[in-house]
Amino acid sequence: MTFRPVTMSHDDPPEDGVDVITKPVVKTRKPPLYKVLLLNDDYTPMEFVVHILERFFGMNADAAHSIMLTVHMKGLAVVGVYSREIAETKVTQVMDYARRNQHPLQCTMEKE
Ligand code: TYC
Repeated sequence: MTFRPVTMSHDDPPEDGVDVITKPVVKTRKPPLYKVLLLNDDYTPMEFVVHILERFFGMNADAAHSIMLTVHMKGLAVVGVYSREIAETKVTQVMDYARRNQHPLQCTMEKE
């Protein structure tokens, strides 16, 4: 099977009997994901952190307790991975809630 141009301008080079078929290269890029991190401190009560993890990150009591202890022992932990908008919302919700309850708990996000 041969492929020939449908139209040809006078600027095109003369036909030399070689047809080149090009395939369009469509590149898509997945949007980046963001890790939401909870940071340890010396003052926020453990039960409050467990409550945060249940309320804003949908964890059951066992998972929340386990992650809270990880933060307590290691200094920080990833508590979820989300799109930028969702991660920003989680960080804002946690920071507002901690502040309203007068705890110094810190929550941040970073690109994966
Ligand atoms: N270190 C705190 C305490 O001993 C508990 C704690 C855990 C605080 C996790 C913050 O993200 C945190 N009361």
